[in-house]
Amino acid sequence: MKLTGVELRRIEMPLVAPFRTSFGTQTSRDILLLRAVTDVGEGWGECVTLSEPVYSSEYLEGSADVLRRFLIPALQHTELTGAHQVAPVLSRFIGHRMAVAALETAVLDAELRAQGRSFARELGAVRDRVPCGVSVGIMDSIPALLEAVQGYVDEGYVRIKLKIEPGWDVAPVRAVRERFGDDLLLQVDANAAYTLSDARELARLDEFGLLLIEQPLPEEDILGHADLQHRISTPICLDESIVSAQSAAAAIRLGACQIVNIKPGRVGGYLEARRIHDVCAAAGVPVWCGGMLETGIGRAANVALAALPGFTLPGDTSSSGRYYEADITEPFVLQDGHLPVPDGPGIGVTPLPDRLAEVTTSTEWISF
Ligand code: OSB
Ligand code: MG
Repeated sequence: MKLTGVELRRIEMPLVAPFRTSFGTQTSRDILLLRAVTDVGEGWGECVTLSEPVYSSEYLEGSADVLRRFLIPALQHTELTGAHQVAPVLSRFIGHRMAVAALETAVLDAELRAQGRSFARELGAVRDRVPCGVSVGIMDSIPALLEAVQGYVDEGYVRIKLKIEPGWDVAPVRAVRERFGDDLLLQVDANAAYTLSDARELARLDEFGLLLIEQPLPEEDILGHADLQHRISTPICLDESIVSAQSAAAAIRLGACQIVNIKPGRVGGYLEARRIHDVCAAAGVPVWCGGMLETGIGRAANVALAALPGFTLPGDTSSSGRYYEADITEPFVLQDGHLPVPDGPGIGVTPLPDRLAEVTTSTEWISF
């Protein structure tokens, strides 16, 4: 297969409500979509970088730049036998995994569509629907939080994740436990907002029976997480720190985590995500699929990944409506707390032309 060119398309999608984390508040999502055009057909990829480098070092304009300047041109003279060659060809470029992931996904989508094969089948899915959790942002007050959680519980979400930060941790967790009881699957995500000196404060969360605490310490602080795990009983789950199968293997060996959040964008694509799944499965470490407020394009592929056998915890694979009033594909709608795994060719969904046109802010065609 041969790549003819790639369209970089920027879209602007307002969020249904502000989403606040320890690194900032988002009210709208500026997203880069890739459409890879090949001799066998076209495919789509969603780049998950945020506008600012506040979750990881990557940011949207940086991803667009590295794609047009280096990553896309590097594929120009390569005869690809398949999308599995994309990452090896791009391996001389350091980092920029979210940009690499978007490009690999678009090429993989084109390849699989041409073969009539789904992402789910290609990746090794064993389920036709996946249980869904939801990520709940930091709120202005406990009553506002309880109202938001009530809404998600009523919608059928099977697991609630609360975003936390210093000053918004024990109180919201206690309030949610008191209102919804001990049976609610509940976890928290700190997005690296603490340091090891907060260990005593974080140990106060132990009494609430949380499934896990996600990324309490900074991305590079693997040993800090290992030390922290000796001081708290809540299982530590890493998100930001896991950037590859290699880093997952190291974190597990060092005792820095008992659970791993796999985000395909963060690790350079769905093929590396599957390798992390395999590493974790071999070590007996449960994994779940994280999210980056994806549109239907990214969400479709995430749901396929979440159907692999090692994904034994509900992921942040929420419905389209969790973030967007109107998605750019047919919306993903929760059914009894689950989302159906797309089984059509490739990612199994395609942008709705009118809807896509409505949200597009710019397009750029990069051909050779
Ligand atoms: O840490 O998991 C995270 C969103 C943006 C950046 C980082 C994170 C998140 C979420 C939302 O928690 C996950 C989702 O519902 O897509
Ligand atoms: Mg996280």
